[in-house]
Amino acid sequence: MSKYYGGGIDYEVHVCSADEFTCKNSTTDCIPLSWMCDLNQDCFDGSDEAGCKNNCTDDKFRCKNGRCIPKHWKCDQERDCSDGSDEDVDVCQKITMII
Ligand SMILES: [Ca+2]
Ligand SMILES: [Ca+2]
Repeated sequence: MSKYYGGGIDYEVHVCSADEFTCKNSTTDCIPLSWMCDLNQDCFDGSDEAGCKNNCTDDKFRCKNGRCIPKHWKCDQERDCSDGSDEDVDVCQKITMII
């Protein structure tokens, strides 16, 4: 009966739960869905960012909720993302640091 628990190293059937994303490089690599398309590479192979439905080009900013807005809308003190992530203090601080 315990086919999958008997071997000790038999992890082939590990499945990420419904609210997790499965990284392409490894079927045992699961990250929360909210980490997808957050512009941070969480999978070793970056597949959590590569597989985004929204094709934000390099000149766009991707809101935390997935929406793409023109980059110059970021940190212009108007909330363009419905979640306000384009005006996020951390995001805007990072920008000024880079510049
Ligand atoms: Ca990510
Ligand atoms: Ca804005």
